[in-house]
Amino acid sequence: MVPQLKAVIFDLDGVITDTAEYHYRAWEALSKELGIPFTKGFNEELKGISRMESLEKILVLGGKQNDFTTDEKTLLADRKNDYYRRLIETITPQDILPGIKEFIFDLKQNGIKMGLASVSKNAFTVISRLELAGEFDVIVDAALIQKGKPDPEIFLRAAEQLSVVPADCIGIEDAEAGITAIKAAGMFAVGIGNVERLVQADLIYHSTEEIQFDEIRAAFYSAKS
Ligand code: B16
Ligand code: MG
Repeated sequence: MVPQLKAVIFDLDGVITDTAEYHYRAWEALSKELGIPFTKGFNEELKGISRMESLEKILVLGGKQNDFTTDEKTLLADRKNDYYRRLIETITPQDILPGIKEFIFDLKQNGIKMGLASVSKNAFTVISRLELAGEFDVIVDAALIQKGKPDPEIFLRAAEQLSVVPADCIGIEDAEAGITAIKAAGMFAVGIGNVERLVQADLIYHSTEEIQFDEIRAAFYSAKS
């Protein structure tokens, strides 16, 4: 069967809105309290990675991986989440990244289904604050996902819930781990951000502002032919 574009599956943080910045600020605050030097560069490695895995990486960065019990780590992760939740309280529809509303409009006009594949347990809160919840045919519940990105599970789950085969889907991501997950799921990958970091993507835009539905559709079909 020749693939046909039927669905677009979005990452949330860094694609629909800039919550990637809020995750960064929340981890930065916690790292400071723990005396761990945390940089924007290191934060790139946490994009698309679950809360607990992110904490483990930060502790390794600070050489503190053996300093806390499992219960203490849970408290640290909860503290980061409190900081993050305080930051997302102020989100409004104005925080939808440029070009995304127009892209959603084009998808609807062309009868393309929409899915959300965010590993964030706060995804539904964010998408509701952006007033976009009604736009999605499927929002995968991150709590039901066993393996985070770069595992393809969340993208495969979205396709399954949309009743679409992976080859007929496009995934959009800003994180290296996310692009790896999309490719492992057998989907066409659109990357948002730095070309060097997102080399595996089939098509890359520097920012969401540049996204063009017609261009993405043409690239999808030419890759499949
Ligand atoms: P939470 P995505 C990911 O969301 C973020 O990129 C990552 O930085 C974060 O640690 C992860 O969600 C978990 O988020 O702590 O809110 O459950 O990129 O998959 O939309
Ligand atoms: Mg992201």
